[in-house]
This record gives sequence, C-alpha cells and structure tokens, in this order.
Amino acid sequence: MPLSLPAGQKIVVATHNPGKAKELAAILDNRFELVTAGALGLPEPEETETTFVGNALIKARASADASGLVALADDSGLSVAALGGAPGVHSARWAGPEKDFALAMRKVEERLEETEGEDSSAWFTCALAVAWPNGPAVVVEGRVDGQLVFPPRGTRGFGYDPIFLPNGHDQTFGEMDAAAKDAISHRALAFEKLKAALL
Ligand code: ITT
Repeated sequence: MPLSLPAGQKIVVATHNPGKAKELAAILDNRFELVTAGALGLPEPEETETTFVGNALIKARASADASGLVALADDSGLSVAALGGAPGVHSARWAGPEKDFALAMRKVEERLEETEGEDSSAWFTCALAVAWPNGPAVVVEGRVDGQLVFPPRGTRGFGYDPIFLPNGHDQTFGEMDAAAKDAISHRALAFEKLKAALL
C-alpha cells in the first residue's frame, strides 16, 4: 500500500523552533491535528548528519518512535555561495546557545567581507521528513535562491530572514508578510513535493 497521510491525522511536528512551527502550521493549513515535540516533552536528538535530508530523518524518526505518532520534521538552513555553502546545516549553531540571529547575521556579513568578492548569492534549503513510528519514512527537499543584503531589513519571519532577498522580489523575507513568504519559500516548495508524494 502506498504511504499516505489522511486529513485529520494526528501528527507530531518535530521542532523546538517556534518560527518554524508557526510556518509549518500555516502551510499544513488545518489539514491535520498537530502537536509539537515541545508540548509532548520529546527530547531533541543530536543532528549528527552532514546533510539537511539526513538531519530531518533523524529528527522525524526520533519523534515518531518516542511518541508513537506520525512525525514531521524540518531541517533547514542558509547556504552562502561565496562561503562554500556555509553556514548550511550549521545555521542554527552560528547563532550560539542564546539563539542570537543578529550575531549570526553579523558573522555571515564578516565572513563574506573576508572573501572580498562580488558574489552575494545564497539559498535557503528545507528538508521535510515524515516518519511512521517504527516504520518507514519519506523525505523531500525544497530550495529558494536569492541574494544577501546588509544591513538586515525587516522584523518579520525568523532566523536569517532579514538578510535574504529572494530572486525576483524587492522585499527580504524579513519584510514580506507571512503569506508572501509562504508562497515562495523553501519550506513551501518542500511541502509541495511532500503533498505530491503523500496526499
Ligand atoms: P529544530 O531542529 O528544533 O527544528 P532548529 O532551529 O535547531 O530547530 P535547524 O537545525 O533546522 O533547526 O536550524 C535551521 C536554522 O536555519 C534555523 O534556526 C534558522 O535560523 C535558519 N532557517 C531555516 N529556515 C529559515 C527561514 O525560513 N528563514 C530564516 N532562517 C531560517
């Protein structure tokens, strides 16, 4: 039988990042009954893989097996071309234990200045993994390309949104309203693929 996610299914969203949880809930659009890993007190597994796909699978598997529920996990990050794809899977870690993204964005700016190049292109990647408890898993990836801008612009969204100007737009993700970001984001693109695979 092909894997599927019927409407109304109870799903644990395996994230402790409130910005992500909010975007995922908007993208999932009341289709499912959502509960967060935080609300269930599930532990945060170590993200030991070197790819977004690998880490999304670790998080979904850990939450599914610990809760007995179907789990959806998001592993995502910002990659900067001139920095060889950094911060990439380390995007959350660049903000330090205080999750200080003003600091993380300054770090990106400083590293970019050190390259003394002209290339400010960057992209966001989002891997979404769905895992069934002690069962199979499905994983997909979405990507949106853009340019980095400094100083940061806008107070919406989360993480690195204020320095990311998606190609073809004149507002950063930090300036766009939530619906405009959801229409083009790496997370929304990944979800489109998940829908094609499961819904
Ligand atoms: P969970 O593992 O609990 O989901 P996390 O924040 O640690 O939360 P990641 O390891 O996937 O998650 O880190 C991804 C980081 O990349 C995240 O903290 C953001 O700073 C950044 N990021 C991902 N998607 C983003 C987006 O849409 N806008 C801005 N920054 C984003």
